Formats: sequence, C-alpha cells, structure tokens
Amino acid sequence: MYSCVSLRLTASHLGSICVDQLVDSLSLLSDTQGLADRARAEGYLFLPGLLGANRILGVREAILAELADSGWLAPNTNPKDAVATPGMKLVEPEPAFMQVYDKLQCIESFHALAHAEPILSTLKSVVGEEVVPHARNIARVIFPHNEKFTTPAHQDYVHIQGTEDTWTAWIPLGDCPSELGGLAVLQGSHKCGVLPTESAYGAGGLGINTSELAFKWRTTDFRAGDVLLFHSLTVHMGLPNRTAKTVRLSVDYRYQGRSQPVVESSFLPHHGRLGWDDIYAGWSSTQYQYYWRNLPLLVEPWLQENRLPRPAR
Ligand SMILES: O=C(O)CCC(=O)C(=O)O
Repeated sequence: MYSCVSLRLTASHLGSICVDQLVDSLSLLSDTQGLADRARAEGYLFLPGLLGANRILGVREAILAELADSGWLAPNTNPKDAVATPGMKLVEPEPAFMQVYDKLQCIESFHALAHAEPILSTLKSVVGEEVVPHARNIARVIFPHNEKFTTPAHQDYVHIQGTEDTWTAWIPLGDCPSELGGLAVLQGSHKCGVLPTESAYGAGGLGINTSELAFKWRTTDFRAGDVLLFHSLTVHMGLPNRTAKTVRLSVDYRYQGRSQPVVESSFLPHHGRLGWDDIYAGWSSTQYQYYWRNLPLLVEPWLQENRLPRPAR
C-alpha cells in the first residue's frame, strides 16, 4: 500500500533495532543546492556545532534553575549536573509535571533560541524562501527509569498539520550521549506519506509501527550546540534515558516557508495553559513577542482527517 514498505527489519522493538550514525551535513552549509538536495533526499540534516555551546548552556541553566526550585533535582547536587531527585519521574501531561512546565514556558532564552540565525538561514536554503518559526516551542524534560514513556516513533505532521514542508529543529540542551536518550530519525521515511498510527505511551501519544519500513535508523552521541533538522513526515523517536540519575533536556522548534499554509495552533503556547501575555510578562525584550502577527500568513484549519494514513503525494 505504501511505496516504501518493502523490506523487513530483523526486529521492531526498541533495544534490538540497529541504529547507524547520523551523517554530518555541516560541510554543505555554504552550498545552498547541496544542502537542499541532501535534506530532500534523506529527510534530515545533522549539523554538529551549528549553534554556540554557550548559548545552549545558558538555556539549559535557566531550565535547570526552575527544576531545582521545584524539587526535581537531587538536594546537595550541582544543578548543572541535572541529577534527578531519587524516585522522581513525572511526565506530561500529569498535573505535577505541568505546573513546572508552565514555568519553563516563561523562559525568554528558551523561546529566543528558536530564532537563532544559523537555523533560519539553513532552513531557508532547504525550503527555498524565508521561514517563519512556529511559536509553539516545546521543552522536553525526560527522567531516567521511565522507559515506558520514551517518545514513540511518529511523524510530526499529524500533530502540527499546515504544510507538510514543516521542519523540526531538535536541539539537546547539553551533551547528550545515546545513553541519556537522544533522538533517532528513520532516514528517507519522509517519502512514505502519512503513515498509520496507534495510541502509544510517551510524548504525542501516537506511535507508528516501523517494523516493516525499509529504512535505517540513525542517531549519534550529541554535543551541546548540535542541531538535528528533520521534515514533518520523517519518522523519528526518542531513545530511552538509561542513565542512573540524569535528566535529559532538549527542545523542539518548528519552521516553515512563509508562503505555506499554517494552522493557528502553531502560534499558540504549547499545551495552551498560559496565554502569551503571561509568558511574556517577565521578558526583557519585545523582539520575539508576537513576531508572527505582522506576517501575511495563510492560516488554515487543523483537520482530524489529516491524521489519517495517506500515501506520498
Ligand atoms: O525529545 C523527544 O523525546 C521527542 C521530540 C519529538 O519527537 C518531537 O517533539 O516531535
């Protein structure tokens, strides 16, 4: 039924999947056509060190300060080490998780990072026009000893909608070796169209059975400053946090060409518990507040049927 389903992986469950290294595309940065060709062919771009590590560590520190204040980090440890309070393993959307998540949503540097010029210019090369960052930025706080809630294999499009030519930037907030639970992409899977989903544990609550998809999973030991960009139809999944006590922090930002359709919720705060005025209340600059309002965006409705399987166009 789907043109891409032909070969079989030897096993489908996490732990026995063979995962190869992400291919480094940094050398293509000055080659607009080469970058776009690689992105279109593989459905992802891995750009090690695209962002300055110090900027990433600044956002990390701001988030860890909130986690420490909220009792999520072990007493008498340095917040920089992100050591989880023993036994703590909250997940969204549990009320106790969301109370702290609301504080993370108010962090100015977390939202400002989505506007980093190297990401905007890279994606401009990929989509062929100026991009607009979505405003619904997501922070991930992934506790150890909680594998059941590892992000399942999924495509972002079914959650985001608007244009399929939306790109996610997944950015680890600090070094993120595989053991800490990074992200893996299924190279080339964006050519499959919208794949069937089933309900699943973990972020998004919808998973894809990838056992019959004939593509390679790829990941790496990420370093602070690395950026992984992928298409909204590229299947990807979180890797389990198998450390003894360390919290994994990362962010997801989304981007699309300014002329392409977008749904309104892409400019609402993630989870919609706070309004933008609440979020902006303590910010020092207005530069990234309501930045999308002056753009002539093509807003379309979010449709339930767009979640359903559909072969590649
Ligand atoms: O970091 C994660 O575990 C999940 C990120 C992701 O898959 C997403 O936001 O689409």
